[in-house]
Amino acid sequence: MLNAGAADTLRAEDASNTARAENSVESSESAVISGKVDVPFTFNNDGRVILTQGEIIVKIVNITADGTYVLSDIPVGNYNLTVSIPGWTEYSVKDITAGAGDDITIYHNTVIAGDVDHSGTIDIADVGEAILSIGGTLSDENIGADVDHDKTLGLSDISLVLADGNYGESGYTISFLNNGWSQTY
Ligand SMILES: [Ca+2]
Ligand SMILES: [Ca+2]
Repeated sequence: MLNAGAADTLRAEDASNTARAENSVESSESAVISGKVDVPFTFNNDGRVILTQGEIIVKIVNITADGTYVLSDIPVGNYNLTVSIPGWTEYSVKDITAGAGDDITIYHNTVIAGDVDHSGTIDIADVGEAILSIGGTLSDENIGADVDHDKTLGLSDISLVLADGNYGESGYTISFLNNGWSQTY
């Protein structure tokens, strides 16, 4: 099963985050939002985190090789955050309130393997698209079919779409609360 949710992986690093101290003027007026996506492959510019305010995209960052992401110098305000990885369901966090100097950690980042067509659910359409992509050359159009991110399109990708815990699942959306989390389905 590749239903991945990174739990508390950055908590230990909070106290040792000294980077903002070197930039105290800006940090007093802006916020930092960070997290870690726990998946069984190494990111190589193939996953993004998108920060939006209403319909406006405020910032897009690549997920680094080990799954961490950092959005720095975020102006004070209310935001939505989306973790977007080809072939996986998106994970969204709504209503993040970023205050001056805040250092916000997104703890869960729950993404599920197999959403080949980027529809938000893993179903028969994803199986069909993965089958049609077998043996093809990887491109912007079929990147979602490389579910295991090994840069080839084959049976291993279809196996992940069909795996228990993946097939039939949908993406997660979480409402951000100051004192914890509430899941909405
Ligand atoms: Ca789908
Ligand atoms: Ca593959």
